[in-house]
Amino acid sequence: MPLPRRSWAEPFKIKVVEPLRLTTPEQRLAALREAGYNTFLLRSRDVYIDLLTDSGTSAMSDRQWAGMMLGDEAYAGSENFYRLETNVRRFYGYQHLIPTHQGRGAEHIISRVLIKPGDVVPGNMYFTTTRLHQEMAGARFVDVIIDEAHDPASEHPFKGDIDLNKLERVFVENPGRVPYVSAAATVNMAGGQPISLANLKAVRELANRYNVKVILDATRIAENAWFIQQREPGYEHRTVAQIVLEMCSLTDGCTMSAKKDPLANIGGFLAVNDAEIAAQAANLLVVYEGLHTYGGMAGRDMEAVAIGIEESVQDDHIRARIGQVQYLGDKLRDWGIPIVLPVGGHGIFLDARAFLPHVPQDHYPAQALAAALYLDSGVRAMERGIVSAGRDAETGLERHPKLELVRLTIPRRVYTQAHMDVTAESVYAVYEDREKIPGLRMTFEPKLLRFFQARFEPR
Ligand code: PM9
Repeated sequence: MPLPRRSWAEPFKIKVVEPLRLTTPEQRLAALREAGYNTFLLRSRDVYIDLLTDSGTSAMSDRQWAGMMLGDEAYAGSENFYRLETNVRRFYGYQHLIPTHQGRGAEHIISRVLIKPGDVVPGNMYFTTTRLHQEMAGARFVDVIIDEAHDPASEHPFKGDIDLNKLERVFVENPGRVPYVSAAATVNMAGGQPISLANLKAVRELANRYNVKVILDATRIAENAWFIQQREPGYEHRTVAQIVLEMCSLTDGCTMSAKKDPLANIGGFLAVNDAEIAAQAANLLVVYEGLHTYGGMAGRDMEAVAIGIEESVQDDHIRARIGQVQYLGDKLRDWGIPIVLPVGGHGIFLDARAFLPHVPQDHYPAQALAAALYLDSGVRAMERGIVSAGRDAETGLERHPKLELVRLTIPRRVYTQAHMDVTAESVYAVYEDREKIPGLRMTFEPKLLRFFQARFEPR
């Protein structure tokens, strides 16, 4: 009898292990109270399976660790900067590299260089730090993603696509006030959803007509490229590396958090083609980040990023990385748990509205669900709903996003299939008991990026 399936497996084996600590329900309740029901405020020693984020949590390869020993910690002109510059040119195609300590450093610099007060920046859904830096530079962000992105149940294959009509309206209504389109690959807050190459090409053409730049958030571009290879007609025989290059070629520059796709624990960069923009950015860099040949990274970190970039665009790597996310998503979907569909690149997003219909959005259902999951098993997830959306910069009122989600984010090359099983079973147990989960009251609200440090108590 033929086997019903042939399984894939990770294209690596494990050389070093890090023990995990199991806790009791009583210990978890005490830790959660201490953390003000905010999973960002838990100590990592109290967490069993840490799905808070895929940012900086990757397992580096033996080549990356070996590369760390090649760190050239010269203040100026480090050899590792030139290695990184070579790989940014080779794998993304941009001419000028401006290294930063992490992604938001790059967002800060590009926002300061390109935005004037009163400008408008359209983009395919907001990201917390990206939008904040745009706003702090004086711009207003306008969401121009397709409507399907706001619907957790829509199975559109490219929910990261930009609605060209919405985009053109922004151009027409704000002549001369749109410095660039902020295009993300993949779209984090929509559930790790990809943008298609056809759409990116159309955005480029439209932006050209209105003389507007396109700046890519390339943080998870290899994952986006994988979805293009799998779903977009004409790209099935192209490698992830080729697709990544083509995507970048349609844009004027990118910001990158090297803590995600590039498999590093810290780092980031801005990369652009225009020499004048690069010079302005490099000048601001020395004020806010560090000299233009390190920008906030140690030499060894730049080496790890340079090697990680090369590893990140290998088809075998991405197949296993997204395959693991898909494995968890398929389980939850088969069990009838409401999740964002299709399953995205870096995690599973629980639909907290459908999960906890008895908790109104003003009682922070996604925050409450993340807390309940931690209490059940020690699995740490992240709220991506009303708390993350924060307050409107002009009115000061709470934003009410359509998506009220809990993200189970899968670190790269870190956990096994058994960890995915334990996670799925914990989500199932919480779902069975969902009616007992109360909403929350916010007891402390920081002014900026409140989700990181806000505190709550059960209602
Ligand atoms: N993303 C994440 O967990 C880190 C903390 S949450 C703010 O998803 C995109 C698409 C990101 C991102 C960080 C950044 C900022 C930019 N764009 O964290 O500053 O997902 O390196 O990157 C987080 P840095």
